[in-house]
Amino acid sequence: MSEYINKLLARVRAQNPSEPEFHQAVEEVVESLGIVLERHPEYKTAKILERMVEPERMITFRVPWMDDQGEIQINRGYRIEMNSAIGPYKGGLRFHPSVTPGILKFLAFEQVFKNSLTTLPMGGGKGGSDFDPKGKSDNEVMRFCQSFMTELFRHIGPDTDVPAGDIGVGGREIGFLFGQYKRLKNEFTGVLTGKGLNWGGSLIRPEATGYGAVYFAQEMLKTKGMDFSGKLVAVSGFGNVAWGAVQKIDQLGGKVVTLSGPDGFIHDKNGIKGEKIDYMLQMRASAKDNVKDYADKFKVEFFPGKRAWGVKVDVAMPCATQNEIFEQDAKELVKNGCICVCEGANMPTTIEAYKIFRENSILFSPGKASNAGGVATSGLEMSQNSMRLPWGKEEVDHRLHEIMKKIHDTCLETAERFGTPGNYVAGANIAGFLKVADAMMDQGLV
Ligand code: NDP
Ligand code: 2IT
Repeated sequence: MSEYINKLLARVRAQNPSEPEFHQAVEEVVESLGIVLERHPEYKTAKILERMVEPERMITFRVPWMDDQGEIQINRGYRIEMNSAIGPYKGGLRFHPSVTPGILKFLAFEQVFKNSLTTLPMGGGKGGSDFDPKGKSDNEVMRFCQSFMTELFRHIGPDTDVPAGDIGVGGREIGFLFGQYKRLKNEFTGVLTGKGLNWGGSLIRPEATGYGAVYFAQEMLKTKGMDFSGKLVAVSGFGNVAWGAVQKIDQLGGKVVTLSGPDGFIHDKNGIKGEKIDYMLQMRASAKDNVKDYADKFKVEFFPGKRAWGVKVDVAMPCATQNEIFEQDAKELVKNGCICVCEGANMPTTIEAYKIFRENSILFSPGKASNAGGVATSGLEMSQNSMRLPWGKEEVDHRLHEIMKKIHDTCLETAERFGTPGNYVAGANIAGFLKVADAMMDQGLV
């Protein structure tokens, strides 16, 4: 890495102490950009990268709410408005006890590059709270969401910042948040995506991230003359993204044999299909956060406290959370003959694990490219809201599929153009960067 990049990283670490995930996300991106800065010194002079690692705005707020026992609870709410060079801030809300400013900054930073890759006009942002939805009643979740929106509403808008779901935020939460926004603003607009179908939501949005990731993996396999038919696949998580991915892999003739949760992983040798896929929704809705329930119901093996990456598979799709494939897991996957790792989650692979995949020429796609189908379909939801005209299922799915193919091809073409053929990580980082950097150059010192 050049002296310039090393200095930049040292500054990011010093200015953002105790935020290792943010450092990791920045390091992974800027590692790819040395060659771009060599060819385009004007980005250095304009300090584009130095500006990109600094959020345009960070909002922190108090979220007081009352639980079912009448006790007052206080959580912290956040919205990181990272970059608006190519469109309104766009990105999900995460409700999870592990949420900190550093986690949200890493996610918002990733989102800037991801949204740039979608071909749609969306800037990058992320938000959320350390609220733990586990074990909460519907009424508690509603009261929390109403309180959260009572502050957030003044910072967002359909042309300013458009939040959506992420871990712990699905259709139910988006409904409560939207209801409160509408009450406060007296406006029915597309201020959130992931809405219900009969009040402005888009068909295919719930499935989009998982479907999109599988469409991306399909393109990766195609480069080696292969497809999903007959392939064994390990999926981690059992949430929204995992659910969409499992459905699409099953439709394409692949066999998903694992799911995981905070409690461990299950190994279903017969494949996860039919009612088993529907059961994933029930497990999520139960707010118990146990994947063991699947093992009990369908009489398959459960491995408490373990990750799924030791199972022999052809394709691995991490769909749970950040940093869930470590160096040792990567070695196991390679040893067992895995040919493709396609990230459904955001930054699930550590830098050390990624090096193992790269050294072994495994097909590897970073989340900012392969999970972009979720936010891309959010972009399609925004278009439908602006037109006040909903599209049919086939139309949205077709557009999603085309966008994923385009992102795939852009990654490969860009990697080739910048001297690292086949490197999806470099391709995604460089292509995502160039569009945003050029927009920033055009817009002057902002
Ligand atoms: P869900 O809340 O539906 O599911 C998340 C899953 O990951 C759950 O099984 C959850 O269990 C597990 N998980 C979350 N955090 C941890 C943790 N710290 N340790 C262990 N397990 C954990 O979320 P999504 O499916 O929406 O999101 C999954 C991933 O995909 C995330 O990385 C998200 O950022 C990313 N993503 C989501 C998109 C979307 O549209 N929803 C779009 C693009 C990316 P638990 O609740 O106990 O933590
Ligand atoms: O990480 C992500 O891309 C998301 N959680 C989806 C964001 C969105 O605005 O749909």
